[in-house]
Amino acid sequence: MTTDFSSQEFFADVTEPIRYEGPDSDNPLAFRWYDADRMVGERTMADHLRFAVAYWHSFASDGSDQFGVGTWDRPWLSGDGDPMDAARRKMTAAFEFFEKLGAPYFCFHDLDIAPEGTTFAETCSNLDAMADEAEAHMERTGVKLLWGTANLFSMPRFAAGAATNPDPELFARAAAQVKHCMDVTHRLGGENYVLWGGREGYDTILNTDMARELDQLARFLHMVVDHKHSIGFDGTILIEPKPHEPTKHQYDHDSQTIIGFLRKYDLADEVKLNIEVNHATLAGHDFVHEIAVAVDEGMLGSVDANRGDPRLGWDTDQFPNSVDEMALAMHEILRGGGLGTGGLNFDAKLRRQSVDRTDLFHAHIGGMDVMARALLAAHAMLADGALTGAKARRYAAWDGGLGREIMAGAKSLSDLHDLTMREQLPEAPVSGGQEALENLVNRYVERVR
Ligand code: XUL
Ligand code: CO
Repeated sequence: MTTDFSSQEFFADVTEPIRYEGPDSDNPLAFRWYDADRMVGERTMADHLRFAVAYWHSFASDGSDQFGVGTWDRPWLSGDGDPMDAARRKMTAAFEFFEKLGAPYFCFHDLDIAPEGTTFAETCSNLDAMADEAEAHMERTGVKLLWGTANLFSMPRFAAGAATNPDPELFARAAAQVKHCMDVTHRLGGENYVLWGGREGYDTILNTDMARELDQLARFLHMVVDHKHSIGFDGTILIEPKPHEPTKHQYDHDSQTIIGFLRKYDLADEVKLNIEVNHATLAGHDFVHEIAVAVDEGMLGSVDANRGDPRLGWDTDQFPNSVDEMALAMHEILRGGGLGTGGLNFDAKLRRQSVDRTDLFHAHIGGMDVMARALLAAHAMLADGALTGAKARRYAAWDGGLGREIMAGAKSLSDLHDLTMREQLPEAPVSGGQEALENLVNRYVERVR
């Protein structure tokens, strides 16, 4: 017997959907910058930003960490009854939240929405049943699926990795799980499918054949791509870079590393990147660097929007809170033509002390407002060519004369040796103007309205 949870209300303190009230509003449960239908250039804000809520942090977690138990008020997680009833209750809470927040998308791992069974067959039938539930909620609310992904890192079987496991049987188990999760993602109209290499990496070279593991990872990805085509899934396959955690060395270290890997294994035309802010920081990069690398290669797929803490060296997954940082990233995203099938997924969690259910609203409202304000500043900067113009001027000499000849391959080292011997070429450096550009960016951020 199943219980009907659809009439249960979990966020009764939020009586109205969150609305846009403008920058002068003092209402903490209103948007000050995110105005879904406002046109920014050719698209609405909603179409630019494509916000998604991450099921795992916001609905499947309870605030526990490695030092202590859960702290969050999450009635949908409590109780020890039927795990499928619990999964349905959790989904009811999730969709109530998506709807009240006005989030157009969500993202999930298979195990976030459906519990593991005692056999693989039972796990699959649990997921299918929860996909039925999700389909009904999506139909009712209009909320869409940005991406699905398989959890290939929590269970003991994948302690040594999934695709990069030393045991082919576990590779097979991972492949089976991904196949099923891709099918469900496709069925729910998912716009992308994500692979974050949860434990695809190593802790010690003493027991690791790295070359072999990378070959396995590439084989796995080819199977994913083949399956995508065989089921007619026209979403984008995305890999999510992260340099370490949980393994000491993750193979998908950063954007540049993944792009090299995809090229080596002939996957570059089929796979793009899902770039996460805090993963960039862990790799020792600015987020904007990771975005710019992907944009320059035409491989930006989607974004996990969050932030780290500059004093902590781990993946704190906090909600984004810096317009300055995000404006530069949004500028690169717009320069590349936007997010395409991707979006901004809040792969972010509340602090352990933020115990109230309503804190979930404050967190997402803040994140959405920060990204909306960043979008406005970025759009104005790009429209005025504030940074692109300055860069074009800086490199202008490469567009003609000697610069063009060098890049066309028309000059050898000896030619340039002779030229330099013959003529007095200018040597005085030209100012990079960093501070003036920083001031310029600040002006765009300050003036945004
Ligand atoms: C882990 C992480 C994941 C992926 C999805 O750091 O970011 O939540 O986004 O598996
Ligand atoms: Co992520």
